[in-house]
Amino acid sequence: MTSTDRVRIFDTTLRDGEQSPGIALTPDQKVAIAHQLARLGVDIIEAGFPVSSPGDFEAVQRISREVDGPVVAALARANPVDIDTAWEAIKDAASPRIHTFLATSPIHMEHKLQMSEEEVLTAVKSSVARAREYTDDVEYSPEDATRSDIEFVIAVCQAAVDAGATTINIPDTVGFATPWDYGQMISRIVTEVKGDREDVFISTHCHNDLGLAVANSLAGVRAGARQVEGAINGIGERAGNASVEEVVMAIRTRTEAFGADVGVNTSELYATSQMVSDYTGYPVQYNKAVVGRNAFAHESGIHQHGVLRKRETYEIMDPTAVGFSSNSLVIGKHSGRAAFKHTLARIGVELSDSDFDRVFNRMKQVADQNGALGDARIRSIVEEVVSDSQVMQAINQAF
Ligand SMILES: [Mn+2]
Repeated sequence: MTSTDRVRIFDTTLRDGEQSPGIALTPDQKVAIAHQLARLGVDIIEAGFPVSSPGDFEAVQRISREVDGPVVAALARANPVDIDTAWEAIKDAASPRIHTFLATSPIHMEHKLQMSEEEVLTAVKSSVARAREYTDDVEYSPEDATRSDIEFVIAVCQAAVDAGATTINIPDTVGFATPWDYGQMISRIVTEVKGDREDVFISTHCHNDLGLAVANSLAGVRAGARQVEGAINGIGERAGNASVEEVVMAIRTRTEAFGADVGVNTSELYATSQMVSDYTGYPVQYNKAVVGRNAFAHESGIHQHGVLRKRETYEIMDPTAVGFSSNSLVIGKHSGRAAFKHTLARIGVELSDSDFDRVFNRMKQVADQNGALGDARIRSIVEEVVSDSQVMQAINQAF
């Protein structure tokens, strides 16, 4: 795999993710998550937005000093104070990146920024140049790019590259894009701004308002983007960001479809998801792809039977590859005899054929009322049924 076939994972759990309503991580928690992200092997950690609060500054500074491995990025608006403050926070990192942004859409320029196109161009050039005086790793994002005039986005991104930007990130800030138009936009940026410059990376940053964040990001990769921004568990503003674990496993599972791979230790995905969920208080939905507790669970008898014969009959990923234990059979009303026998053997219960039939029938009755059954409940069913049968045997023998 050459460097151009490798998609960089830029994790913004600690910046965009933390902007989710109701999440406020302490600096200690952010440092712990950053260490875990380093174990996961993401390429870039966006550690925060240092000018936004003293706590954010402290967390970014500590991550820069204490966490080895990934590039550490800090966010800055396109003004000197933000850029100087971002640099102060990340200057001790082994690989520091300043990420500056300024909106390019008419609605943001007119109503939020009150700036003309000329003023935006000038501010981007001077901000990128100022950031480049501190570090040779500078990222620029035209905020709300997907609702901007594409010709203007290309002009601003070209100005940013000419001023020294090494990554151009195209945010679908409001989650408005579809895979088709986002892929087309990335394709034009790759062709017209990056050209054949090996030192410039084009990046995706997609939001999930229409449930398309991961699909849009992957369309961007197909069109030549070689950095994807996302957050663990898909947290972030409103409906969230592209979910890192989904992007990573989509590219890893379908490498041939993308002509590219990721450099992530996927076996750390589940642990990372659990840590982020614990610290943020945001639960992971049961049926969440890759890291939800049912992502590799099988309750129906036909599926269980297939998986027991050959796992690949109903699983496209190996659960252990993302850090799940390999046992994924759920015993419930839909379960079949093969899975139930397998589960009994796993918990150390051996039964005669007639006892097995009785226990199996009782399990179905209990599961009909109670849903999925854990190991302890299964043991108690065995005890209830088998002790009955021993009483019956004793009675039969007595007569
Ligand atoms: Mn965002």
